[in-house]
Amino acid sequence: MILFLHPKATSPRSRRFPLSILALAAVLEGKEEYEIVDGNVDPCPGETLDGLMKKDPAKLLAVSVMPGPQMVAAVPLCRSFKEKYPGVPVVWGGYFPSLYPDAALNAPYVDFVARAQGEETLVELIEALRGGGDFSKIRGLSYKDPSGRHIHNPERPLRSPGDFPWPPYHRLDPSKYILPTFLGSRTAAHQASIGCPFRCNFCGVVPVFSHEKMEPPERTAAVLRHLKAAYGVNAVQFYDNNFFLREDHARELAGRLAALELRWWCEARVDTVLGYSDETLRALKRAGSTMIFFGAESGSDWVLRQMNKQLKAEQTLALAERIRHFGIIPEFSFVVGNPQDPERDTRECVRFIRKIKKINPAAEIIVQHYVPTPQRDGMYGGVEGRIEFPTTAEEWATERWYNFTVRKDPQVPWLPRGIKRRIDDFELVVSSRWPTVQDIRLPRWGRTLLRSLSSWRYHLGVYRFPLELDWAHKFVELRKPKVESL
Ligand code: B12
Repeated sequence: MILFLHPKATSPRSRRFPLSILALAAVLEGKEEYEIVDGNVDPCPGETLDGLMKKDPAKLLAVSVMPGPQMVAAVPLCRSFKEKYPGVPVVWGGYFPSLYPDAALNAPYVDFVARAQGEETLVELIEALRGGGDFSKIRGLSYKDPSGRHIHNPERPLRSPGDFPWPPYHRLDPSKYILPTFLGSRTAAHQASIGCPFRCNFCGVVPVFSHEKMEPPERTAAVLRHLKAAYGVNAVQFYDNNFFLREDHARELAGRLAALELRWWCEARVDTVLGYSDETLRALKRAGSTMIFFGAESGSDWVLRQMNKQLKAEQTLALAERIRHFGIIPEFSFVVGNPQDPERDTRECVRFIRKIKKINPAAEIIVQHYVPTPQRDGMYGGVEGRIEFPTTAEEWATERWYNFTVRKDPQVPWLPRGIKRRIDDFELVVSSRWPTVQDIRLPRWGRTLLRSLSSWRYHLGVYRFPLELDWAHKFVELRKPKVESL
């Protein structure tokens, strides 16, 4: 038996299908006995693992580990599992071990790391464990040799998710994962592609995947048709790094999705969507496109150039204007805090976001602090030597590095506290002036309160010390209804 563990990564209301585990389980379905333990659902995953081990001792514990909350949850679970069952190998996969394979392998309770796409790596690892243990030929695998040295096998070529079987949704309780969002009362998640072909040097996807593979549009539509028919899904969040890469592909998808009458959110690039014809944008709207997340990243061309983003700020403004006419809400995300000139970057970014809001007040804004991830060709801002990443899972799990990973309080030497505060204050004023439509728990009175308290600040450009907004957010948060009662 193979045990899959998906440590807790999020709050119950943001819970979605654990897609990584479902993708891996799909290739074992009908061939291996397996069980899934999901910490997002199960309040005591450690005890559940013990119960399953008693029934049928596992041959392998396969753990999906995203940086941040999920890796913090993975550490004590895996440590305790290894103490109790030292003979059962433990493999970590997902973005944390793919980005930091040595830190993962430095944990005494991690035996193997599967880097990047994991389906075939997992199958070959299971075969090797059965067949006496030659791990040297398994692409994408990292492991420790008998002397404890870390061996990193060559990368595994990427395959389309369409090459693998469908996720075995029936192995989970769908009522736990299909939940209300602003998109619809029954929202599911799907990822129709893997990887990303771009080279933005701040992004954690780039060092893990060197290109992108899509599943065929007919499969995307078939999976969603099934989710609608079997579980009454009426909305979808597409987790692809780029849901649109080519216009002909987007048109085909739009044609196939339209009949399903779903409302959906996805991620795309500004320049890609800006290049689409009016006809394609209308087709996307008809197909249910409701909000598109765009990594705008910056409103300054000098910053975009340093980021290797291959985008001009004016393209973002043009898109903000154009997409309004198609009734699709753009969600623009910014990475603020340029290591060479954080003050100028912040000042220009604030000005740019104000321009966007003038052009398209419905545009949603996300402001993030820049936290670097290791890159093959140099990190954005040339921060090599100015930051030292932890070398153990334990250190990554400390409060200091958790706050870094979730981009809340990066504590990086190039970001003075005063500028960090300026970014946070501005973010608070903007998000109060235009509370996100994605927060379905925010009552109308709460929206009105936040809007009226913040409008003078936004109008006059006074962002400092927004204590009353901090207080108002806390006040409203305490009075929000629970998701179940919506
Ligand atoms: C869904 C998601 C989330 C969800 C998780 C929901 C859940 N189900 O639990 C939520 C919203 C909670 C989340 C949170 C965060 N996330 Co997130 N998230 C994603 C997202 C969009 C999709 C991941 C996914 O499910 N993909 C679908 C599956 C099929 O693909 P996969 O996970 O890559 O799995 C494959 C391989 O990795 C591998 N694999 C994975 N696990 C395992 C295990 C084993 C044993 C093996 C063998 C293989 C293996 O095989 C799988 C199949 O090929 C990715 C971006 C992306 N498109 O990848 C970001 C991403 C993983 N997140 C990221 C980050 C940083 C975060 C945060 C920590 C910070 C943030 N602000 O975003 C937060 C935490 C916020 C907080 N709570 O404080 C980064 C990680 C890289 C980095 N920059 O460090 C990503 C890449 C986004 C980005 N571009 O920066 N996230």
